Amino acid sequence: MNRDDFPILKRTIHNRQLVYFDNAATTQKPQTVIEVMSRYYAHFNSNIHRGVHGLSQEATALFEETRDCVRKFINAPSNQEIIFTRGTTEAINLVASSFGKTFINEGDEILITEMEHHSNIVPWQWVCEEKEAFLKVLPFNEKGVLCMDLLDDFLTEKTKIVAVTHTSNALGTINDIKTIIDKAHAKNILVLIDGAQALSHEKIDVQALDCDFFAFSGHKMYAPMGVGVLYGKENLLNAMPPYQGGGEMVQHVSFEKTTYNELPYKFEAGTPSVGDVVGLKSAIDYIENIGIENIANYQQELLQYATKRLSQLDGIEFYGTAPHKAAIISFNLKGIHPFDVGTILDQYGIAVRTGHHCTQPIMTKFGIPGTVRASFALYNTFEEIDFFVMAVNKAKEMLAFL
Ligand code: 7TS
Repeated sequence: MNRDDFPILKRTIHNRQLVYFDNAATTQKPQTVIEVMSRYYAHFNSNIHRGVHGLSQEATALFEETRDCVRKFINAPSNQEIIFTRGTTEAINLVASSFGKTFINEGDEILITEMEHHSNIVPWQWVCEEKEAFLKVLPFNEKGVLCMDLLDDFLTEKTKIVAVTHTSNALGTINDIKTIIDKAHAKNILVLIDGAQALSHEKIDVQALDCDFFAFSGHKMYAPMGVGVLYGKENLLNAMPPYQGGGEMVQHVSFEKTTYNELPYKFEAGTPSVGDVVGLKSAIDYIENIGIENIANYQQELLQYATKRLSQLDGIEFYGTAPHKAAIISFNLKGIHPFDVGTILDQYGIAVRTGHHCTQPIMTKFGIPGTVRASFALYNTFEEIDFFVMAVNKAKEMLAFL
C-alpha cells in the first residue's frame, strides 16, 4: 500500500533493504509532507501572528489552516479548543500542570492505569507530590486488558481526573475509553485521553467520545516531529491558568500586572514550530486521501498475519494478547534478552524497538527487562513480515546456545 510515497523505505541498513517496524515510536513521512515543508521554508517562512507584512500573514494563514484541519479531523467543535504543542508529552504536561495547579487539592485522587506511557505517569506524580493528592492505578490482567470490573470502585468522590491511554504502545491494547469516559462523567470526573497511538489506526471524534482532553503527536501519524495537539473543552481551558509565559500568550503586559490572550493562544507561548504544523496538515490530507478505515483494516491484516506466523515459533512469549489490539506486537524468545534479538534483527536491516518502551511498570508486572516490539504502518507488507519471522527464527537459533 503506497510504499513508493515514502522515500526512506528505499534505504538500506547494513547493506540490507530497510524493514521499518518501529512505527509506534515514529512513522516515516511521505514525500508530499516532505515537499510541503520544504516549500514552506522556500516560500513562506516567517514568524506568525505578529507581522503586518504579507509574508507573515501568509505564514499565519497556513498555520491557522492546519488548526482548522485538525479540528475537522478530530471533530472538535471549535478552533479555540485546538492547542499546538510539541507533542503528546507536552500536551499532558500542560494539563497536569495547569489543571493540577487550580483544580487538584490535598486528598484528591488522580486515576491513571498500569499501562500508561511514562509521559502519562510522571506529570501526574508531580501534581500529587505538590498537592498531597493520591495517584491511583487501575491494573490490567494477564492479557493486557484493563480490569474494567474494578473501575467503579476506583472512581471515588475524591477522583478529580482520569488520565488513560487510548492504545498501549507496549501491549497494543485498545482500551474501551468510551466506557471509562461515561462512567467517569456519571460521577462528574474529567477524562484525559492519551491518543499518541490512536490516530494512526482509528477515526477519532472527540465529540462522540465526549472526552475532556485529548492529546496526540503528529510524528506518529506521518507528520513531522515537533508538533502535537491538545484538544480540550473550551470551558475547561478557559478556567485553567496558562502553562508557559512568554510572547503571544499575553494580552497586555506591565510590570504590575499581565493579562492573558484568549484561547487557543493563551496556551501557545513563544514561536511555535510553524513548518512542522504546516506539515501536519499535509499528513492529515494524506491519511484522509487513503481513508483511515482502509489503513486500519490493512494494519489489522498485518497484525493477524504476523501474530499467526510468530506463534508458530517455539519458545515465543507474547505480552499483550487483548482481543482488541492495534498493530503492535510485543514478544520475547524464552531465555533470550530482547536487546540481543533486536541487535540481530538490525543486522538484517529490520528496525524494531527493544526495551521497556517507556512503560516500566508494565515490564515490572511481567517480571521482564523489556520486550522486542514490532509495530506496523500502512506501508509495511506481508513479505516484510515473512522476512522478519525468518530473521527472528535465525536469532533464536544463534542465541539459544549462548
Ligand atoms: N503516550 C504514548 C501511548 C506513547 O506511545 C508515546 C510515545 C507518548 C505518550 C509520548 O509521545 P511523544 O511524541 O510526546 O514522545 N511512544 C513511544 C514509543 O512507544 N517509542 O518511542 C516513543
